[in-house]
Amino acid sequence: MNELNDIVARFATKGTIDSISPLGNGLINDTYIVRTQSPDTPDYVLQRINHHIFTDVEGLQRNIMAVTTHIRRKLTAQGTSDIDRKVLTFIPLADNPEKTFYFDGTSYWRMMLFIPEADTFDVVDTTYSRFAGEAFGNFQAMLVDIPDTLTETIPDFHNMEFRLQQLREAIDTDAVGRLDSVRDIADDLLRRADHMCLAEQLHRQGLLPKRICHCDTKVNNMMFDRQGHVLCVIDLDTVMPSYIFSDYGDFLRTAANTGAEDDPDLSRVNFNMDIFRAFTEGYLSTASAFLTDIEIQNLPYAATLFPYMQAVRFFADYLNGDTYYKTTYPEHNLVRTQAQIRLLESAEASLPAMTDFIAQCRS
Ligand code: GN1
Ligand code: MG
Repeated sequence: MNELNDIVARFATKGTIDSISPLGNGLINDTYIVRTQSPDTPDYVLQRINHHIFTDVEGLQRNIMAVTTHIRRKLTAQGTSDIDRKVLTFIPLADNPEKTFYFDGTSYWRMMLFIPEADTFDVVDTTYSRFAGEAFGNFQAMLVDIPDTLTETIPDFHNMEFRLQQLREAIDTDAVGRLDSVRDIADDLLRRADHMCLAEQLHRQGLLPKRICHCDTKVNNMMFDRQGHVLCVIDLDTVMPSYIFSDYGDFLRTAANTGAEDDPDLSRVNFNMDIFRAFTEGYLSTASAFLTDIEIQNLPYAATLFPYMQAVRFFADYLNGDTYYKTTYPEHNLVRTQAQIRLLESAEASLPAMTDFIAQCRS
């Protein structure tokens, strides 16, 4: 704990530290809540950034500062109240107001204001899904005119062609000899490869733009106030240029799944069309002003792309011997793969209904 106290002391915080304890259940970064003694001074969030996965911490933090500064400016111009709960506020270093991360020789650290009276959820109902749709659409809308050029914090992060190339390499290498027993899964995934790369194909034809997206819109990356209204979007490490499908698709992959991401009981895994409808209505209400026809028409494709991409990533990691995702038992990545394929099949079966619903929303 003393060590963490020393880290916190590097930042320009207010008040006296009362306690520092772990916060949340993130799989990539280590997160702590820093409580201060007086109710008049804010509490803080302290994070160690996983620089094995995010190798360009400087670029990552530059992205985040550009995005939060731009959003804060817009909220201020709109006369929004309570802004510190509606956009993340990063704390500069005590000896350098220009810098919002600290390198201790081994790890990278950053601090932000803790948002009081706010919650995140792993499961949401249709009302919350509609709010979430509005909020993610609004997040993208606010960033449409950002003047900064953002870097790809993980290059080719949501590039389906790249993810398939990684899978093919994993199959060819078969590093830990797991391929023989799961060849049918490899065939099942590769059979869809060409169609699932539609986004890259459209992009090459100049028909699909990259915009600033969040790129990790798992349902639990959104903060709600006690009345159930969205406050802000958190976990901004992956904010980068991508297709809008990223944010739309990854929310549905997590929120519209009636089971868990790694559900061992496939009968629990289904694509929930009520969540789809609520989220889509919310999303289109704030995003349709800037979306192109091609983007809107392909939202159903996006709802299938993300379970597919996640299955490809989990399966490649399984074949590689579990080197990327943390696992809690030996077949964990295989179970995750199977659950994502089940979700994909269920979403595929709903494609005509999704297309109809979107046409209806637009008329
Ligand atoms: C990782 O850290 P977390 O759980 O928010 C991953 C996402 C995956 C997700 C699957 C940097 O996100 O892309 O969709 O796991 N993040 C990174 O649960 O790879
Ligand atoms: Mg997260």
